[in-house]
Amino acid sequence: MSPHSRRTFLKRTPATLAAVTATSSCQAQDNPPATEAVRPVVISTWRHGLAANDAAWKILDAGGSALDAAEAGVRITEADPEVRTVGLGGRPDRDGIVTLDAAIMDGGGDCGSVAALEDILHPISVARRVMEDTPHVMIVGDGARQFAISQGFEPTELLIDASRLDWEEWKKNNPDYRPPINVENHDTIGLLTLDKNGNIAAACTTSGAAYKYHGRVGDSPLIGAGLYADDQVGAATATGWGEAVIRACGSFLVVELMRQGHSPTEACRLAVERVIEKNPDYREIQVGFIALDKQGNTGGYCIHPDFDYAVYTPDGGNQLVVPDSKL
Ligand code: SD4
Repeated sequence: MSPHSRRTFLKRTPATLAAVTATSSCQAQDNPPATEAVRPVVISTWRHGLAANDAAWKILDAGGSALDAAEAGVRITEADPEVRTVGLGGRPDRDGIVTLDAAIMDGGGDCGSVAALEDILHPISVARRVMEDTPHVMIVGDGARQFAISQGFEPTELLIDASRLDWEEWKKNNPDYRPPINVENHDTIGLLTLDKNGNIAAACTTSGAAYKYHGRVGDSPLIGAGLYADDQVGAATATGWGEAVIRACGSFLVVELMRQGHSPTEACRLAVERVIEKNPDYREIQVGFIALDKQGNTGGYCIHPDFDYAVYTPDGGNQLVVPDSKL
């Protein structure tokens, strides 16, 4: 198969969006749709989403694609050593090794992902290469590393001193060597974009749960769990305890709930209820979803109240939103 034949095959007919957009609201409510041409929107998880949104917005504002914007946005977080849950500076697994999960998807259905990838600064870009330059959707572990290097990505040391010291401390205090389940140690970036042509994309990248078993893969690189995008409906992405998100097929569920007519916020709320049904330990874990529909409405919902997300709209600029939570 030629590198691009699968992609060509999957290419959608151009979306015929009439309407759009979001307002400047910084409340956790859906924005009323406007009536003119499509106006771009970016939404991403957590406070670190603000910087990612800025990078994505520049591309969308200049008329670039949702996919390019989604990739460029999360690359900012991947390269920021201050963010200890994504890319460079991410906390290691229980063996002291940083392993990264990432996925990217466009609203036409094409997607790529990598999991348990070591030594590569921008797993999201490797995921995009999987999508565009291979016949596959997902490559993992050493195979993903070899693929990345064959594509020209340079091996990079991702474990910074601060994360190594934290890990050494964790080992001392956790002689049973079990990964913690709590709400503090996992802040993936998931980012959703709507471009001026009405196309949607999603990207998600993480170092995963801190001190996880070596080789553990979370929800973030799993299409349908950590992210999902469909130009006909919208997109969603998840953050939090990945095992709980996987059990509910969370992001796909959010998109399907929007397809049934629910607003982004309501779809996220119903998906959190499903996560709760499937995870009796839900009080001990955080899960949050954010969503974007094809009209540019945004929303989010979570289990615990410590979650926030960033929304960039033409009218409102880049704003932090605190969504409602179950608890
Ligand atoms: C995981 N969901 O690996 C990821 C971690 C995370 O917000 O979201 N963090 O389980």
